[in-house]
Amino acid sequence: MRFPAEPFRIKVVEPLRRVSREERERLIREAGLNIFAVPADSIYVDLLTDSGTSAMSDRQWAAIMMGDESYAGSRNFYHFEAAVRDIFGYKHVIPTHQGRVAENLLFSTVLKAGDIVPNNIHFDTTRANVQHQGAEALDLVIDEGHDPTSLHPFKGNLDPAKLDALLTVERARVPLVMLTVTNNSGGGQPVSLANARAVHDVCKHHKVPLFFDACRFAENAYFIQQRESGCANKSIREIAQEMFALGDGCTMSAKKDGLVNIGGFLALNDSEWSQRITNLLILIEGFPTYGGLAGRDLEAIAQGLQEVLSEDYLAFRIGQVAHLGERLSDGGVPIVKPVGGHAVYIDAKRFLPGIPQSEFPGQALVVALYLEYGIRAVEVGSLMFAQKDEKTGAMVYPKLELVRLAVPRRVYTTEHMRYVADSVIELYNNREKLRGLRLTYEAPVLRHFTARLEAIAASPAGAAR
Ligand code: P70
Repeated sequence: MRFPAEPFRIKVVEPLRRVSREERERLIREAGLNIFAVPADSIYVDLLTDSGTSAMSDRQWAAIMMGDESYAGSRNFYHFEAAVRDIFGYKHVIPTHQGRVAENLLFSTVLKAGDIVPNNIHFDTTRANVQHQGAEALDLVIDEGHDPTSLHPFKGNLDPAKLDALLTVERARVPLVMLTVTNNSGGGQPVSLANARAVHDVCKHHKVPLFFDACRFAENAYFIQQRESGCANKSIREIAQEMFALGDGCTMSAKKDGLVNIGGFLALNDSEWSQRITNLLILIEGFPTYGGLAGRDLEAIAQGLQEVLSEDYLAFRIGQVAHLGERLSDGGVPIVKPVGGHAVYIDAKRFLPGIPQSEFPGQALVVALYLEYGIRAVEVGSLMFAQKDEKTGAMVYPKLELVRLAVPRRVYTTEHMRYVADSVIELYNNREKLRGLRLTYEAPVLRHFTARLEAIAASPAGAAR
């Protein structure tokens, strides 16, 4: 597969440390087999997340030097506000220090216990913030979105018929509908403009506001440009503007498509909601012209939002991730297809069919990738999402058991991707050596961040499990 080479050259380098297998074995044991607890400088290629891990450009670093750290009315805020309004088009722009605060401000203002929030698939922080209000986070992605082998070009689409059926019965319990672009939990899959329009129409019919979770909006727009009929001649900016015009607001983690290391925002049209949210913002985050950020951070976001719209950048970005996926697939590794925008997702159910979801096959794979190759991936499966059914007490496991190789933006070269692909393929060829895991500690919410686990001993003489 051909894809454009890096559309940048390297001006500053950050050395990577290679640690011995013995040291990695000690570190992962001390971490309770939780990759979040391994010190980052003992990792060779860190694909834990694409969030906050981007390399900033020379222009963004220059923007940092232009910080105006006035408590109120910093000029950086006005630049930031103009950049956000230009792309997203919403009236009120509220800066936050990251995406989950935007979610928390929105949900704690508009949700009450017993409400329902439909989404294509909620990501972990969104789900947790909805549930924190006593509301239900409902996933209404199209059926193909749950099938790792379906080649549907817009597997992130929300099923408008399912949404309409829900709203026909439960309108009173649904204060807003969310649409996550791209759909992270479903494999970084895009949502089409046609689908956003269909969801908008259903929302309009039932008079429910539509909010986007816009973290990876530019990657989503690039897929639309490449795949959706009638969109090939539109610019990324135009596609984004067209999509967001269908909504009433958005939450955003600028740590993704803002190309910065920290930052986020909430943008919306409703003045009454905005006023209540701003009052809460002042209580917990900061004054409305900085949120939880420094002036310089706002300037870096304003610049990042311009750079992320570049088609050269996006062709390389999406191409590099696709290239990693293609190498893995050629090596026989089962992955979610088509490859998403920010990450390649390994299908752990097919990688380790002998380990049941109750024994965390995805996490077993994550641990082995670090131990053998110094690569950090993240589990997006039963450790992250399995939950006890309140009524029956039984564990409910997610349909997808994935391991995500998230590629930071502008950070690793394609040679790093080759190393990762070769390593995962080698591990796949040795997969029968992997064992299931059990939990020894779990927190009540978002347990994957702090859980501790241990390996389940091999069954005697390889007895069938
Ligand atoms: C990720 C990170 C964050 C996120 C997101 C969507 C669709 C909101 C947020 C919250 C989280 C993560 C997961 C595993 C390891 C490290 C980090 N996603 N909506 O990597 O944004 O983090 O700024 O509060 O994907 O996918 P924020």
